[in-house]
Amino acid sequence: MQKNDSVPAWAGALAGLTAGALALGIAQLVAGFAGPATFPVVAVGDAAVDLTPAPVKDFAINTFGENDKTVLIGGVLVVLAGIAAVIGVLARRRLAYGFAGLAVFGVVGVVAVLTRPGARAADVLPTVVGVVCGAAALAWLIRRAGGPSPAPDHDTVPAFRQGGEGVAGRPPVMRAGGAGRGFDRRGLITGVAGGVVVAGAAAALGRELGGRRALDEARMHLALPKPATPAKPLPPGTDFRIPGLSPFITKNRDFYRVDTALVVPQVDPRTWTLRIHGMVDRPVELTYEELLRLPLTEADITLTCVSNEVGGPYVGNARWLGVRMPDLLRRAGLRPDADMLLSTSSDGFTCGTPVDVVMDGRDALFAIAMNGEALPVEHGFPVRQVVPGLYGYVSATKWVVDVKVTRFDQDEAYWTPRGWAAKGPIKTESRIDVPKAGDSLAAGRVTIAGVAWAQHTGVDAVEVRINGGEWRQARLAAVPGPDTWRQWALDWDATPGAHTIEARATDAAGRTQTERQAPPAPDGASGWPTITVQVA
Ligand SMILES: Nc1nc2c(c(=O)[nH]1)N[C@H]1C(S)=C(S)[C@@H](COP(=O)(O)O)O[C@H]1N2
Ligand SMILES: [Mo]
Repeated sequence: MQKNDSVPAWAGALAGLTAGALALGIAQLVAGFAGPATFPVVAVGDAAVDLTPAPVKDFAINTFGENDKTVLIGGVLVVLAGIAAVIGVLARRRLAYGFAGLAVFGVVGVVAVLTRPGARAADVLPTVVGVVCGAAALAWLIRRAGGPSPAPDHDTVPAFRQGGEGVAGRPPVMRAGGAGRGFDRRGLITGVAGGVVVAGAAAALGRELGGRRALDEARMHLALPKPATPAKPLPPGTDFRIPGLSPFITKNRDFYRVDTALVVPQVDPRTWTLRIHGMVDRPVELTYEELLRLPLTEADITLTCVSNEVGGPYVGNARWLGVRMPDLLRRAGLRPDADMLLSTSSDGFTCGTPVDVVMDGRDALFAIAMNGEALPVEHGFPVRQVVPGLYGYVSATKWVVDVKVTRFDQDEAYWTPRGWAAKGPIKTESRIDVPKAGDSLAAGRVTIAGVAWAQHTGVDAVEVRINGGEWRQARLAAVPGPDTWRQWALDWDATPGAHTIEARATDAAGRTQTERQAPPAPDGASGWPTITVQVA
């Protein structure tokens, strides 16, 4: 057998380590779909725990305490790294040795995965796909380094390589299938760098997917406590059920979503805590479990985004379940000169909410559920704020973890320096849902319908006019209280031609929404919703 000592041992070890990292990264990526117990490192760690005699386990728990799992996984990784380096050193002599080593690696992983309780045959996929990718990476890296290729075998068929290097007039350089090409340090290092990047990206993506899966599992198995204060029963007639009209309750999957997060924060409810501090007598910190044991209030509340244009989609109504914010704030003891609650989410976003609004008796909530299920991850799982009457950007912190009691003249929330008003009461607004702008309609009876909102004041009237004519009163659907939107409808005998339809709401304080058009910035859009339709 021809030796190929031109690739030094350290280079082989590096190639082996990179191939191993890639195998694990890919395995983690696949395990992101298949479940955490199918990641071979975890399976091997779990198996090791099972096989460890009790006294050794006790020693580990006593010595490492809560970190025992981390130490164990770290131990498995160190051993794996050692094996991967040896595999690489062997592969530089003959790739088959490297492949054999990887296969052993894979068999141990497969056995560990399959012996986990409840394992299924498909659970071996992360290990198998990982090992196959690792083998491919190993072969590629060794070849780049100038070592043996799998085929043609390194000590048989000589091959001619023609190309850029072959200088005209001279015979092309003769090479024997990789062997004796000499060590290509540059080739190896760039290959290793590429491998490390791919391994890291795959592992990160796998963790992200896996975390998402675990959270979904936690959400599904969460038993929501019964509210101490249930929502007011919906009066009959909250929903006209007109096709195209927003239903009274917005389904979670249809609920608009606005946040600054590039990736949705994944907050583990087991480690989540909420801290209330700042201008308080007794700072409070509580866990998710503690929060769930407090009396819960259920309430129907319509959320609105300040970025919503007149007629826009960023408004939705849901039934929320949560702990009333004043309950916890009173426990902390607010100082009388505090006027702002600066809440922070796990991803660093902040809202500045006026203290007087939160404390005035309305259903301001640390919400844990939305329409009968644990908050969807996108909507703030495990806990978010909901405050009727305030735009989301000053009140509705999702993934909330911290509330600092402070003053508007001392602190600033996320959107304030970006050109939005520090305080954001929701403007009374209405929206025409049907017909749609630009629709072509048949002459005759047409129902014009939409929603209107004036949270925590309530909508008392909606009027509609056609082509600038007389305002006509729309009929109003029932509402459980002042904190939700209200459906409205008006039947219209449409005549042929182009028609402009306008609407305006009047709230329970007697304020009719202003005709004055304002853009969303800095404190919310205003103006009458207006559409044009063609009637034939
Ligand atoms: N953590 C966090 N919470 C947030 C935001 C955000 O960007 N990050 N956006 C706010 C804004 S502007 C609005 S309108 C509401 C939207 O809530 P939703 O996505 O559940 O509809 O969340 C608020 N809470
Ligand atoms: Mo918003």
